Amino acid sequence: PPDVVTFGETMAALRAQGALRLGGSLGLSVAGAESNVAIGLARLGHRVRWAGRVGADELGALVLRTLRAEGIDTGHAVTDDTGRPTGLLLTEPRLGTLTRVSYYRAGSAGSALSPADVLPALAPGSRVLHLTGITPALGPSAAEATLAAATAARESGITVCLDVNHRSRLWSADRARTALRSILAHVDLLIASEDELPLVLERSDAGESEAVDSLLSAGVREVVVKRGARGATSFTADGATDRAARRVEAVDLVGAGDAFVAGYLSGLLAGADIPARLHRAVTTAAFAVATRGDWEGLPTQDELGLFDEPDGTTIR
Ligand code: KDG
Repeated sequence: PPDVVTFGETMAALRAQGALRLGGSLGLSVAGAESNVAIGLARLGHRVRWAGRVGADELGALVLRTLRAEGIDTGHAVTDDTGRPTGLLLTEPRLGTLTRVSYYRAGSAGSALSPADVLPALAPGSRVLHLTGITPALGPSAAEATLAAATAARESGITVCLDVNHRSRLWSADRARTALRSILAHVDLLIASEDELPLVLERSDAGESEAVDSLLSAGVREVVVKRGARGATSFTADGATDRAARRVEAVDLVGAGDAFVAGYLSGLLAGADIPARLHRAVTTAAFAVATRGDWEGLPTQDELGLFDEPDGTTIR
């Protein structure tokens, strides 16, 4: 069985070199928060299965081919046969590391994901189910799929990880709160950036420690708060563990959160303690920040140590 099962919408990604309205050339790749995590984990040597729906089109073939090339099991991915296309996103770097994203995903194959698409992908013996708050934002059947998978995984003793990943272009904070709070009852490991924590609480004005306490007493075993360049903190019933970020020259921040999750889950799967999991998470996130693309620069197992080499090293 795979160590980790994940699912969500993976789209074709067109990356501009400057402002989109000026035209020019675009680079074609793929993007999706869950598949970014899957790629990060596969590169670190873990067995990963990705499920999702793609269109019966060339971009759907690109998505599946890319994930297979990264060693991900796509055997449960579904190709939509009703004419829905693969979703698309466009990115344009506007100012330093500030990037603007445009979605062309309404009515996409990926947003039509259903419980029947994902439940068969949950294999007995898998250790982690990784979900993000993007999937329930895609539509009612995708929201049902997320809740059904979280429920089934928790019942079979699979650790359920949820990264809040709020996308305000897809839904309002109130809709997100309602959907995420119903999933939360089945979540073991919750990952959120500082500004996302209020989205999973009944009261959105709670401070961080009050927020974490209420999550831990609601049955979440661990809450990991991402603080960008200021690092991250893991909270459990035993207390808090802080970790600083690694210092890198930031080139492209998109995908850093997914890289962090891949590193964290990799540490968890390897049986590492919380400080070592956080160390791996900030290391994989630093690779994502220091390289272009959502997932292209993620490290393999033997590249993890590169950050400890002196600046300017040439490996020959
Ligand atoms: O986390 C990076 C993702 O935002 C990107 O890959 C695209 O999944 C995506 C989304 O929905 O924004």
